[in-house]
Amino acid sequence: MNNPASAIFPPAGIGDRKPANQAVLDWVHEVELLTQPENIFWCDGSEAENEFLISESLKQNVLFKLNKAKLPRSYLHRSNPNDVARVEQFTFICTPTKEEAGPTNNWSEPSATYLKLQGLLKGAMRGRTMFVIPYIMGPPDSPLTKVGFEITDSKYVVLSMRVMTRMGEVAVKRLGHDPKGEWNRGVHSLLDVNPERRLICHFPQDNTIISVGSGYGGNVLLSKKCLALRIGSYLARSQGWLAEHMLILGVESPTGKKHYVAAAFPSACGKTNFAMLIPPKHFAGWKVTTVGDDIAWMQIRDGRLWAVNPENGYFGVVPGTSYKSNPSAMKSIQRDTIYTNVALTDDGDAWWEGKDGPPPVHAIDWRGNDWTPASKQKAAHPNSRFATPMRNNPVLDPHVEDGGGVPISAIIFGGRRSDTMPLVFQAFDWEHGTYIGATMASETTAAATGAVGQVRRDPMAMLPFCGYNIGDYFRHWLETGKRLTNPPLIFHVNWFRKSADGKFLWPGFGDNMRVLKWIIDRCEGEVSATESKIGYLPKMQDLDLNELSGVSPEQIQELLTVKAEEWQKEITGHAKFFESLGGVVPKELEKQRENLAARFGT
Ligand code: GTP
Ligand code: SPV
Ligand code: MN
Repeated sequence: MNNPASAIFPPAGIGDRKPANQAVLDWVHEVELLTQPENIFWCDGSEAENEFLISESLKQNVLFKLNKAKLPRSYLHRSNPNDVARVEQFTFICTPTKEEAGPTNNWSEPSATYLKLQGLLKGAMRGRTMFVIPYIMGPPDSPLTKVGFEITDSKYVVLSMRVMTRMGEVAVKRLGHDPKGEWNRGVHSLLDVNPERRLICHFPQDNTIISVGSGYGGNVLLSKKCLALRIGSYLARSQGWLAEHMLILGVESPTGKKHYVAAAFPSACGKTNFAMLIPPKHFAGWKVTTVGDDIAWMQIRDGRLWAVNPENGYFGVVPGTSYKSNPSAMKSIQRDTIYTNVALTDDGDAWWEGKDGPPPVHAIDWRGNDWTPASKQKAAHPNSRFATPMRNNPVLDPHVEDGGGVPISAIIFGGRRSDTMPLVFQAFDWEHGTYIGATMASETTAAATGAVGQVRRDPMAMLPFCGYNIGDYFRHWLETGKRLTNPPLIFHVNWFRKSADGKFLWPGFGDNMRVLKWIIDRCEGEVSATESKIGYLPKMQDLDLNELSGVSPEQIQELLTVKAEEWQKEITGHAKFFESLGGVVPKELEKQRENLAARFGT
C-alpha cells in the first residue's frame, strides 16, 4: 500500500531550480535539518513539473483522474475524513503578548510554541519529499503584492498552490537576491494527519506560519487565510491598508457606467456566488464581472479605496453549485480543476448534492464508499471544494491584473440570518458602517469544524481571520475612514431571511442583482431612501422587482421589515458581544450602540 506522502524522485530538469536568495536557502536548510526529508523538490510552476507531480499523485492515490472527455485535466482528491474543514480551535496567533492577539484569537507564546512545533516537526519528513513553493499574492506589478515561500510534504498542497497563487519563477524574480527582502515563511507538514497533533500557528512579528497535522484547504494553503488574511491584516494595519475577507465585483450598466463593489460575507455565506452573479433576463445590458471571490487587499489613493485580489484561483464550496445557481462557476470547473471530497460517478464524473439533473444511481461517496440515492449519508461532503484557476471564469473582470487595483464605490456586509436583518439597508456614514460591520453576525456553516446553524458575531466576516487585537482592527477601520475623502458607501444585506415556515423569503443568486442595482443607484445618487432606526431602507418602488416570479408583495414587505422586538434582542446581542471583548472596543463604536439603542427607545 502506498503512503500518500512518500518521496518522489524527479528526472533531471524537474524540481531542481534552486532560487539564489541566501536568506531563502538558509531557511530551507534549517527546515531540512529539522524535518530530515528524503530529498528537496524546488518548485518552479512549470508545465513539466505539474505533469510530473500529477502522474506521481495518481500513482499514490493522492489524486484520482476524472473523465477526461467531461472534465479535462481535472482530478479528485479525498482528504482524511477527520480533516475536512478549517479548525479554528487549533489556530493560534503567537504574538509576544496576549493583548496583541486580542480577545477573539487563540493566543500562544511564541518561543514555547516554536519549541513545541520543532518537537512535532523533528524528523517529520523522513522518507518524504520536501517541496519548496515560491509564490506571490497579488498581481505581479502591484505595490501591495507579497512574496511567500511555502515548504510542504504534501503534493496536493503543491498542486493546489499552483492553481490558487502565482507560483514559481515570478516569485523568485520578485524577491530577487536581497537577503533582507520581505517575504513570508510558511512551513507545512502533514505529520500523521491526526487532530491531536493539528496546529495552525502564526507569528506575525516574524512573518512566519507553521501548520502541522492537516492536509485541508485554509489550514494548509498558507497563502490564503494564513498569509493573505491573518498575517496580511497585521501588515495592513502597520502599513496603512486593509486586508479583508471580501469578494470584489464589477457592475456595468447598459450605458457602460461601471462601479466596483467589495463584500464581506462569512465563510460559505455567498461570496463566490455573488462575485459571479448573472443578472436576470429583465436586466438586459447589465453585466457583473469578478475581480475576486474571497479576499480583498485595499489601499488608499486619491482619497478612495482601491482593491486588488491577491489570489489567482478560486477555492469554492461545491454543494449547491449548479447551472441554475452559478453558471459561471459551473463553466469554470469543467476543466483544470482539483475537486476535494466530492462523489465520483461510475463514468468518472464529479457529483454533489445540488448539481443539475437527477442523482446518479450509483456513485462512490467522498469517503470512498458505495453510495446510492437511498443512502442516508451525503455523497459529497458539505464543505467539499473546487480549486480552479480564475482565468477559467467566463465573467473575469478585465482589470483583475491591474496592480493599482479597482476603485471601490460600495462595501457590503452580510450574514446568514433567519430573522432580524432586512434584505438590505445602508449605513448613515462610514462610522455607522464600521459599527454595522463590527456587530454583524451569521449562522455558522460547514466551512469550519463545529456546530452548524448557530448565530455568532463575526465582525467584518474576519472573526477567524483577523491576525491581531480586534479592538485595534476596529480602530484601524475608523482611522481608514478619516483618511478617505471619497469613501465607499456601506451597506448590509441578508439573502437568508426565512418565513415562519422556515423557507427562504428571497430567491437569492441572480436575483441579488435587484439589490445590487439599488446599491449602485444609491452610489449614483439616483434614488432616495427611507430613514429608519437602523439605517436607510429602500423604498418599495425603487427596488426593481419586475419579472420576479414566486415572490409575493407580502414577502417583500416582510423582507424589508425592521421588527422592534427582534432588534431589542439584537442590540442586547451587540452589547453582550462588546462586553465579551473586555474593553477593547473603540468609544466611537460604543457610542454608535448607545445611539442605536436610543433610537429604539431603550
Ligand atoms: P467561502 O469560500 O467559505 O468563503 O464561501 P462563500 O462566501 O464564497 O460562499 P459561496 O458563494 O460558496 O456559497 C455558500 C453556500 O451558500 C452555497 O451552498 C450556496 O449555494 C449558498 N448561497 C450562495 N448565495 C446564496 C443566495 O443568494 N441565497 C441562498 N439561499 N443561498 C446562497
Ligand atoms: C473559508 O472558510 O472562508 C474559505 C475556505 O474560503 S478555506 O480556504 O478552507 O478557509
Ligand atoms: Mn472564505
